[in-house]
Amino acid sequence: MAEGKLYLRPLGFLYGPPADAAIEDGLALPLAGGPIAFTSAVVIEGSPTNSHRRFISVEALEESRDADLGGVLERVTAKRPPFAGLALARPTLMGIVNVTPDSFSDGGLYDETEGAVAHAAELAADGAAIVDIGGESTRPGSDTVADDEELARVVPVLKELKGSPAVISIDTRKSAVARAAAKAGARILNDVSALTYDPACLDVAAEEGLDVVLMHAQGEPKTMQDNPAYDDVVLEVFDYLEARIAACEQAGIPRARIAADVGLGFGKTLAHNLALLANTSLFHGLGVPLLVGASRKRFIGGLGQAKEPNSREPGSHAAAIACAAQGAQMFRVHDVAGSRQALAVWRASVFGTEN
Ligand code: 9MG
Repeated sequence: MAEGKLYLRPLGFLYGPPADAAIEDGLALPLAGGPIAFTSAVVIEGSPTNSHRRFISVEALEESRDADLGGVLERVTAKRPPFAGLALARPTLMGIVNVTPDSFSDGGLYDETEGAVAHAAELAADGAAIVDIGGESTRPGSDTVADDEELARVVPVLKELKGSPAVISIDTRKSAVARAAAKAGARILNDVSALTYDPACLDVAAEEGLDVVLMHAQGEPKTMQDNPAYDDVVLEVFDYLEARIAACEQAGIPRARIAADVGLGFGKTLAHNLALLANTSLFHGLGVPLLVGASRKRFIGGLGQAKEPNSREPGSHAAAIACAAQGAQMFRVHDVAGSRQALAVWRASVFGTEN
């Protein structure tokens, strides 16, 4: 049997009144303090290169709670504080606004300030609680954009969005852009490099009081899909995100201002993406809200035989629902109206109520 670190993958989910009753009877525990309960789990012990798994009921888990397991359980079950002022009681949507000439999803339609601002307003009206403004494409194969160019793309859009009903997020890896965005009203820093590409982002986020989304990526956008490899993608991504949360806390960004994202498609094969999706619940062990970015990604195109990115919406909704069913709180999406509908119908169907 492998010895080492403990990870917990909650399973056996319940929704609505059965969840409350099972928690009351000691047969289930709340997932991330939210409205979903879990009745069993896989306990994983070891490391990405040598791990042992055992299946356990919540009843047995509670009885065998030792100090290490207790710490993981506490993080998995604790209620999350609001993120960027958002309660996250229901699936929360982050709408994507690419202010780039080569955006894969909108064909460059919204590369002008006016178009981007109109698109952001439309996404907010459709139900996006957050709009994510990005001036550098990080899709596979893309090149880095100079700071000046990125600033010129996003700052005018951010200025126009002051007073928007949606929380504004800046999608950048650069401290100069993050700083300018914060001054122009952004509240969230969404960094696909988890504040490693430009380590000064740690200080900027701390000083400007930005909430941060830490995303895992293996490699750089230009080459990340060449030959991604892991011993155990789920445990490695977990360990990485845990270390980045610790780095943020050390830099003065409190855990309450941090969300995590496994980074689907960022240095990952189809098998890696599917392992991460299936193990979404394990990432509640990070003790922070989870954001999922599956929308229109290539793996959906492959699975769903949908070559054109904008024909990947049904698959994108399915992936979001699979993660919402495991308690993920936020979803970065292109089609806000469609995602909202899909998640609302899923939620009403499993909870048995509209509210
Ligand atoms: C900017 N960006 C592109 N894909 C993303 C994803 O999956 N997650 C996050 N947080 N950002 C993304």
